Amino acid sequence: MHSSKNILVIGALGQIGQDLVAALREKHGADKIIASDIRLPEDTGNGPFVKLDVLDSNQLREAIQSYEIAEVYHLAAILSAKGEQNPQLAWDINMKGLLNVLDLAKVGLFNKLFWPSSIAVFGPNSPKDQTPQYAGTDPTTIYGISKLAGERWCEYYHQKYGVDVRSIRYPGLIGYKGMPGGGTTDYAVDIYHSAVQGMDYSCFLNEASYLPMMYMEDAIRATIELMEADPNRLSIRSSYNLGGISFSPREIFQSIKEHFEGFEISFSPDFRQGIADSWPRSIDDSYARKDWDWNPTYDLKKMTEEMLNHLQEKYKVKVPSN
Ligand code: NAD
Ligand code: AKB
Repeated sequence: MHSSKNILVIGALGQIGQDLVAALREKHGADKIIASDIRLPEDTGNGPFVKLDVLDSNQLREAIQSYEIAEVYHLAAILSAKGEQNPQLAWDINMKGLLNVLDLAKVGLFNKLFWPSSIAVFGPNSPKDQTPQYAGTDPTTIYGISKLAGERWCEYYHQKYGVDVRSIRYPGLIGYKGMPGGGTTDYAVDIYHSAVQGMDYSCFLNEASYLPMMYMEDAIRATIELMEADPNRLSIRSSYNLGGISFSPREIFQSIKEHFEGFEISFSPDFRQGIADSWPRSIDDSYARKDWDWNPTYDLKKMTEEMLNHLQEKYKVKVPSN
């Protein structure tokens, strides 16, 4: 067992990584959180950073040993839309990356692993509303296929080798710090940036596409709460369903329009529409609620207010009052 509390975040410069690193540094101290990514940060930030390719197992081992890492958050992946443009690359990064990390956990190099799955494990034949934890999974994207396979590997490593791996099937995440990296739910971040910069928005999904979503603050809290949960209470070592808010492009547009009267939207669905159509509209997260007391706190209205406030600050724009 490792007595140190150093934590490695792999894929730390991505949309979730930026928020997660900030939250973990706030909680444990900046020097305890080692951010890592395959690319270098624009801003060196306020804590340690190591350039690391998760596909390079030796590099990974060296970083874990030299920084005396006790916990790993492995976020590096190719997301749903980008994955369809290069399926082989998505499979390699999403699968080989996870297996490299699991293998180092298996030999006891660190104690605890967080790895995110996604609502993308579900497919056209999964129930659309309040999709249950154990619904059928027939993903149609290479991203969803890799997440489903990853879930099975996680449970396998837990059962066979005792690896303490914990996972959440994140819905589409919406935050103001980082831009999304090539997913189907990216529109729900892009739309706020357009509105605050005074631009109308052309949406790549149709106006009625309901998808499960979540404000980043809730997602980061869920992640840390799951990692701190009593292992004896965790009945799922594949990945927990997590529910937040469900809305359509039309509804998020309307919530923004309450603050920006002149904001307009148009709809030009592209290939991402097919992906969205294959995913659930809402998620049943009763296992997460029962096993580790999960409870989301943001609705669409509250999320929109926070997103607009933070982006107004970022772009130094005055939000008009109606
Ligand atoms: P992102 O694309 O924004 O960030 C991924 C990061 O991984 C990038 O900074 C990239 O440079 C890095 N990376 C890519 N290849 C790498 C490699 N070989 N070695 C090291 N780093 C590498 O993704 P995100 O939105 O932050 O997602 C993080 C994780 O959460 C992913 O596993 C994703 O599938 C999962 N997830 C995200 C969402 C969401 O809405 N953002 C929803 C469900 C699940
Ligand atoms: C994507 O759209 O690919 C991600 C996800 C829901 O996994 N945001």
